[in-house]
Amino acid sequence: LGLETDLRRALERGELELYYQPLVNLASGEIESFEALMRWRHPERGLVPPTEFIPVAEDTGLIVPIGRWALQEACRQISAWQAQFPQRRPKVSVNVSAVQFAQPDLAEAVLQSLATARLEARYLKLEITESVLMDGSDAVRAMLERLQGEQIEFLMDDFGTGYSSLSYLHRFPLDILKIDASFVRRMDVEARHDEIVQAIVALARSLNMTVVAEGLETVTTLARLRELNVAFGQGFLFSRPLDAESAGRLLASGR
Ligand code: G
Ligand code: G
Ligand code: MN
Ligand code: NA
Repeated sequence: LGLETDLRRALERGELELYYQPLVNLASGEIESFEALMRWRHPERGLVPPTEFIPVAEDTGLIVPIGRWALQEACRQISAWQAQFPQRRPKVSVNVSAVQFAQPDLAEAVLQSLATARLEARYLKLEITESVLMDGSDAVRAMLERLQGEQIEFLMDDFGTGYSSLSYLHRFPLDILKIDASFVRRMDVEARHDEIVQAIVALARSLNMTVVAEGLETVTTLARLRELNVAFGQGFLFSRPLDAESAGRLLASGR
């Protein structure tokens, strides 16, 4: 209960921050985009990871204003980096939960965030999980189509961990598939995991989806993913999630 009360005030008090983890083009080694990952700088608890407060935010509905802030802040930051690094033009992906998708004005909020930041829609991507598609109403479909029509790309996050993955992928054509870290992390030591990754890559290819491997931690795995023609990777091998200043330095370093 203390957490909920604190979380309610966290936004007003400016205690929420976005960290940024690069998604790297595995062929060129260049940063293609950053995933925005929320952190809560709690006055007593220190830096609280999202796994400890996002579920509470979802249960209480606080995810709606918090998620709106995240969209605005991510658009503002990426727009600032684009001005600072015009030859890099990084994109940003923002996590959007099912509760946010159930809001009829989500599309408006997304487009508003872009407009305020003067950011072109094609530089924003939204990460959703299967739970969004499981709510699979016509309203969700209409919202997806509207935003995709604006050139916003959608990523299926945590792929392989949910239910009935295949039917959702078939019914909702998303752009990018993120292979869950739990498969990628151990593919260099467990043949079974390598096989699962191969199967997901083949599936993505047949559905015309771009693949991102998350949880990329070793050079062995990097070499294997290149061999499988996986387009993008994200993980501790390249970088942990960084505060905005450090992520800016990474861009400045020319990586
Ligand atoms: O950064 P970390 O790996 O601890 O993030 C854990 C999970 O928290 C992520 O998988 C992500 O789905 C979720 N998360 C992080 N930031 C946000 C956010 O801004 N909005 C929502 N809805 N979820 C987030
Ligand atoms: O749920 P989602 O995939 O949106 O969140 C990504 C989470 O995975 C982040 O919290 C991030 O800290 C974590 N993460 C990112 N890269 C790695 C990695 O290489 N290894 C491990 N173990 N975790 C990672
Ligand atoms: Mn994500
Ligand atoms: Na994930």
